[in-house]
Amino acid sequence: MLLKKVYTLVFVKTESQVLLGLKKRGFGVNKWNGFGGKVEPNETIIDAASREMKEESCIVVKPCDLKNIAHLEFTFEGDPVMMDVRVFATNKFEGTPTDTEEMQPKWFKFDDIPYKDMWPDDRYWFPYLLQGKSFYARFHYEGFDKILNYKIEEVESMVAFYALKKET
Ligand code: 6OG
Repeated sequence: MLLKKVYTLVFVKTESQVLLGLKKRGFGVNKWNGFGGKVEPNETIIDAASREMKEESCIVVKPCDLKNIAHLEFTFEGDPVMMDVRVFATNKFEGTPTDTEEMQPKWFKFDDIPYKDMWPDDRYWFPYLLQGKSFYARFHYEGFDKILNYKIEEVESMVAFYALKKET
């Protein structure tokens, strides 16, 4: 039986660019990623997404402007904990991306995503994110560099995805 921990991951996008942050410490250090982290016991997932975005980049996004666009599941060989990552996107934000203790934010053009300095799974699902598609994906890792197997599929909407997930 797998234990599950819920995380958020937020991508602020314009027509042609996406804001990524270089992680300065902890899990995923030295990798570019969206902004996010663990959901605290007394907050909703979407509030956690907005909070982490502000803490890590000084960008303010209202929870109501965040669209849930993906569900990612990560497992690691020999580790009973599944990372359940809820992915959000928005083009509505306030503030200027600012360096924080956790992240160094930077805008990247859609055709200049730094895949070699990102989690290996990202190159599989970023095309969906950049095209504004909703999707589900799961990746099973050996260590932090090798993907042993994965599944990825576009879904009509996350609402439909979660409705079906409950039934099964
Ligand atoms: P903190 O430990 O900083 O939250 N995350 C991943 N993101 C990608 N793209 N690939 C992965 O492959 C990931 N595993 C975790 C979820 C960790 C943050 O990193 C994301 C969270 O936003 C394994 O609190």
